[in-house]
Amino acid sequence: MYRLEDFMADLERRNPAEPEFIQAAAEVVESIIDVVNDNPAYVNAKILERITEPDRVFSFKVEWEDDNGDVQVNRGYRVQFNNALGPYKGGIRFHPSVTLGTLKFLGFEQTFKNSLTTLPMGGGKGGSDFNPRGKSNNEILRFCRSFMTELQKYIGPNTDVPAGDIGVGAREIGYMYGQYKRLRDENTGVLTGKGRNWGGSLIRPEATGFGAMYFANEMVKAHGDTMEGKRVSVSGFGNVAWGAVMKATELGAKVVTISGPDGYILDEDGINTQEKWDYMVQLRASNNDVVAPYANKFGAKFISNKKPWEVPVDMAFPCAIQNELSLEDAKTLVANGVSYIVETSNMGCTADAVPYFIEKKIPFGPGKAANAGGVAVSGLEMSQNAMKLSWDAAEVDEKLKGIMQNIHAACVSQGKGSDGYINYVKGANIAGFKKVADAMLDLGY
Ligand code: 2IT
Repeated sequence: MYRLEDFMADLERRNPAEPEFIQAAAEVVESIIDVVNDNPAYVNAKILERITEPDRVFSFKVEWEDDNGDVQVNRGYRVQFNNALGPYKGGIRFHPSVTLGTLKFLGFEQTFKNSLTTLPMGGGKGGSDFNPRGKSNNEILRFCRSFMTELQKYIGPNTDVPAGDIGVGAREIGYMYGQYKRLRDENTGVLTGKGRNWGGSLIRPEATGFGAMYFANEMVKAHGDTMEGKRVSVSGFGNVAWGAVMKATELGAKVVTISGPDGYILDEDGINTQEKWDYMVQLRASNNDVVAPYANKFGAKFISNKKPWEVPVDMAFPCAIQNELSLEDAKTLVANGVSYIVETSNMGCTADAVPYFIEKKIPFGPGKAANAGGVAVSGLEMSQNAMKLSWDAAEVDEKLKGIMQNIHAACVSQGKGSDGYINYVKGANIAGFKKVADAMLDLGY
């Protein structure tokens, strides 16, 4: 029998100074501990100790030369968390906040998320504390080359398949894939999120945002509701936010905010035209990491140094980074009458914000369920690469939609309480966990 407090105290002792990893683990362990204790096979197999310990962690030095000819040093990582269900799979993040603990939290989450997709993928994550902000194209190229020179030792199409995450888009995947091919002379699906002309899947760029909206659409339907006419706030302005605002618009909702590290945009007309969506892509490509210029261009408001959660909306979609929505923000959203929260970033809400939404009976879609569309289409990219053919956009999109509907159904089946409230956190954690745990039992130790 496991006791939650004892298990978490031990996990903290063994993983000092990794608060994000402990936060992610605590949420999962709390959801699944009864399921584990009710199943002697799980307890006897020490499943909790095994599932919270990464299979392997690589840390490496990344040396590169900046445009002044000065040598720069960053740290790169790959965390291979769990491969019970398939090759390690998960993105690469370039962001100054990246530490080993960050990537352990992301690799841990990824394991359960990938399980929820029903595709054969294990969980992994990688990245670097490299900050792309203000870097030239050539600096990005030199960094990516140097990063891949080391990373290529640990990955492979049947071993570990990285993709993008914050700070890593098609350009960076291209530079890394180019270096992989230079070193290995292989045309394989070793990375996903590739460009469409060199092995990528259609819909992969849109997939995380589209998937979150398909999931949200299932959530509203489960509550006898519709996306039509909903007022929506989105944070971030990167790839995920871009896909989310486009699909939200298509589903009849009106997105009124996006945000950056500099503040947020309030666009009461709605972020609902091709020109506005294209401008988001342009802003991101500039590498300046600011959204303020959107306000001038489209006659919207810019509120500096604030988050969009103070804006009254029906649905809120954190799409930027972990812990971007605090308990205080949660209270503001609820006081302003929010009806649904769809966590689209990984662990976008703080540890105290999530139980607040649940206590208030606000339907809350956790990241590992709601944002699984990105990695799901990565899985479909792997399938297409393995078959050496490519599907058209409609086929990929249809599969993505089906996967998100199934994830929603899995959350409902494991998370619906006797009072009818769907605890999506519990549902996603139990459904994701069971598949991984059962596979681990089948595979022995
Ligand atoms: O957090 C995520 O699921 C991703 N960054 C996507 C990972 C992937 O392998 O496509």
